[in-house]
Amino acid sequence: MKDITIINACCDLGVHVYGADLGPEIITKDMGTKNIETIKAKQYQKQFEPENKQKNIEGVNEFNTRLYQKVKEIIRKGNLPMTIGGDHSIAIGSALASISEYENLGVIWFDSHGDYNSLETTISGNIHGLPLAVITHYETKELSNFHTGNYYNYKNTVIVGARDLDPLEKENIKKCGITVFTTEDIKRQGTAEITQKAFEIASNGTKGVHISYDIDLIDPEIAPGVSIPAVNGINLKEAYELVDEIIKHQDIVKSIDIVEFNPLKDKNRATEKITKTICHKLYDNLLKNQ
Ligand SMILES: [Mn+2]
Repeated sequence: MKDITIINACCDLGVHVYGADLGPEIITKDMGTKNIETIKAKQYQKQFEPENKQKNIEGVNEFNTRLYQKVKEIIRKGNLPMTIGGDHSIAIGSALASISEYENLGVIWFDSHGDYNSLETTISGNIHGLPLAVITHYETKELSNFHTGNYYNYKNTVIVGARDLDPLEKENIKKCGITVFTTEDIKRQGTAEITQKAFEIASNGTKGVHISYDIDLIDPEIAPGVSIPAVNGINLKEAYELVDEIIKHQDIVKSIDIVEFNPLKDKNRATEKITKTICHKLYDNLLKNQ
């Protein structure tokens, strides 16, 4: 029977803030399964300089090369990989591994940010602002050299929950014709309707969908433990409903990431509890009806 393998992706090299690498092991230590693999970023002199527009790119690539191989291995075994970040740069490794094995997938990117910068348009130089552009091959330079296979099609790529897009990033997204549902859209139309549309677009003509769920989607008043918070987010009820909707579409979900929990930024372990609830919900229900 198909099982879920959890991967602790302990890396914070994609952002100029410490702590996201400490998240995975806190979240998964009481998951009640032995099916957990851990990948840690190597000791690395983290780069912070504001003028550096490709911070820690060697470290991110080295980490993603190992994560990529691990996720491919898990899929080949017939299991569903659930990668717990880590900052969002780890999704380059996990999402490309999945499409490398399944050949043709769509992606739903639950995030307050677009993560659609290129090395040319990035303002911060943090690689966690680029992964969606990398996996759709809009950013084509050195961030996916380890990958052989297809990339995600623009027409099967959906961002859900966006509310903090850089102006140039917005142009990139528009140019590619990527579908964006904003936080406002979720509040107006409801989680069920938005997710339904997102799954329709992502699965249209593909063999399945990769899910990437960034905890900073949730309002930082409720979930402050993230590296780069964005105000006016979704509430807890909406955050859990989105997870329930993902579970409802489990027959087309091929791989999943939960990223950006940062324990060093958390208050009263609130974000830890929320991230754990999300991961447990997914782990306990994703394969129930398969
Ligand atoms: Mn993100």
